[in-house]
Amino acid sequence: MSMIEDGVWHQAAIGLGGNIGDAAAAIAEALARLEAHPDVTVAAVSSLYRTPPWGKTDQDWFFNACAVLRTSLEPLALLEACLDVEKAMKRLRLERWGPRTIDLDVLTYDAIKMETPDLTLPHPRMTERGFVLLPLAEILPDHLLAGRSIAQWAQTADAAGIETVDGREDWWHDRAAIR
Ligand code: A4P
Ligand code: MG
Repeated sequence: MSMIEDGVWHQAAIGLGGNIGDAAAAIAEALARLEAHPDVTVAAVSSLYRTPPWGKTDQDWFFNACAVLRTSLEPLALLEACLDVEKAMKRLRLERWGPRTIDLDVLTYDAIKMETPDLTLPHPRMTERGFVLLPLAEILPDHLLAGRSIAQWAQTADAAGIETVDGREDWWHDRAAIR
């Protein structure tokens, strides 16, 4: 049985990142596309960050940001909406910027824990990643992950090299290539 009631708005956090082409504009465009979805509202957006590559380190630095959404979509439908944004942007930008301009990860959805082949919540690697925790702590500091608040996780995260490049609350409005 679904835990999610019809017509109720839920709170989800997403992480956005990119390191090909104008990744800041790509993040802004992805947010504008989500905002245009009838079942999604962008409630808060973190500052825009510049971050050293995590994991596979022989690649360009990333731009990263996080957003808090309100949505009536269930978790899998929200993931699909995010993947649709990725696909639409990869298609549009394929020739100009290459295939990986933008990645969207669903980080949290209410306090739901789930593990399916398509979707794991909370995002399994988020507590290891400064490029997720620093921006998310700005907009969702009190949310609990494994008994610690996001603010606490962010305090012990590896912040080496991570810098804020645009701290305006609405930075994404004038960086998006589409409206
Ligand atoms: N999937 C399962 N759970 C989730 C979730 N919570 N959110 C599945 C999103 N997707 C989830 O994702 C592959 C599949 O994971 C999805 O189709 C979905 O069904 P993907 O984004 O296409 O794969 P990927 O990005 O190539 O791999 P992965 O492991 O998701 O990479 P990450 O974790 O996204 O990391 N360094 C910096 N500084 N900044 C970055 O943004 N990003 C990455 C990519 C590496 N290093 C980085 C950054
Ligand atoms: Mg990903």
